[in-house]
Amino acid sequence: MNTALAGLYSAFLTPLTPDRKFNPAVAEPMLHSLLRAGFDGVYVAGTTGEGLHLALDERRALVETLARCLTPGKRLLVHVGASTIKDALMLAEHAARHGADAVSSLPPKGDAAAIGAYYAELAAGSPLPLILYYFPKASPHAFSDPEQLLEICDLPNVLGVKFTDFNFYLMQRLIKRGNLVFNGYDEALAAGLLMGAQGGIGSTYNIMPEAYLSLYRAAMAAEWETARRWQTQINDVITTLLNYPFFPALRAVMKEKGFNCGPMMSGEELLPESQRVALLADLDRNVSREIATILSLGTAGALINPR
Ligand code: MN9
Repeated sequence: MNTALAGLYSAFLTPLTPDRKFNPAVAEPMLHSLLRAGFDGVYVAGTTGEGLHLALDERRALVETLARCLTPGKRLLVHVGASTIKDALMLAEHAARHGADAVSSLPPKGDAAAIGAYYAELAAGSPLPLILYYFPKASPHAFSDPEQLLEICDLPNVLGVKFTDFNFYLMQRLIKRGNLVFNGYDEALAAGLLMGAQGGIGSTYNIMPEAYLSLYRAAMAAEWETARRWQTQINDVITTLLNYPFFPALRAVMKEKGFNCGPMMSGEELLPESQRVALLADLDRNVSREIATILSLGTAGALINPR
C-alpha cells in the first residue's frame, strides 16, 4: 500500500472577500497556522471549502495560492469534483501542474453506471492519484451497493478513499484490500484510526488543530484511552456546533481565532450577531478549559460569562 500521503489534513475553509471572491490575504496566514500546528497538509475545495460553489478560476487561484505557500514536506490534496468530467480533468491537470499531491472527487449525479464511468475516466486521465469520496449522507444515490466502491478502488491510479460514514466494517474492508483510507467524520476519528484508517480529513480540524494532533499521536502510539479522551472533548465542540448552521458556526469560530473567512460562497447567511454570541457562550459552557484554550475562546468566554 502506498502510505506516503497518510496523515491528518484539514478540510480547508475557503476564505472569501465581502464580495465573495477568493481571499488570499486570509488564506496564506491560515494555511501557515495549520501547517505550523502540525497537520500534514490541507484538502481544498471539497464540501468544507465549497469547491462546487466556486467558479473554476477561483478554484484555480485557491490551488495556486496554497501550492505557493506550502512548506517543505507538507501536502496538498485537491478536490476536483465538478459538474462535468471535462472540468474535473482540467482541474486535475491544473493541480498537477502546480505541485499538488493527489486529487479527489465526490461522485457525480446519476446512476451506478454514470458514477463508474466518471471515476474510471478521472482515474485514467488524472496525472495525480485519485482519492474517492465516500459520503453517503451527501451522495445517497452513490454506492448503494458498496461492492461498487470496492471495484472502483481496484482501478489503476486510485489511491484510496475519503470515508465520511460510520460504517467501520466497510472502512476496514477497504483498508484490508490495500486502500489508503482517510477518516471523514471528525466525531469518530479515534474509531476510524482504531480500525486502521491511515489518516483523517476534517472540517473541524481548522478550529482545534492541537486537539486532533494530540488524538492522532496517541492513536499512533496505541494509547487508546488518551485518544478516546481527546475524542470525547472534541465531540463536546462538534455537538455544540451541530446545534447551529454548521459552516456559518465554523466561520464564526475561525473569526474568533483571528481568521476572517468572510461570507459563504453558497449564499447561506453567516450567523446573526445574537446567534454568534449564543454559540460562543454555549461552547464556553460545554467544553473543557483545555479545549476552550485551543479554540481561543479565552477572552470571548470571559466576556460573555465572567467568572
Ligand atoms: O471533511 C467533513 N464533512 C463535511 C469532512 O463537512 C460534509 C466533516 O469534517 C464533518 O464536517 C464533521 C462534522 O460532522 O465531521
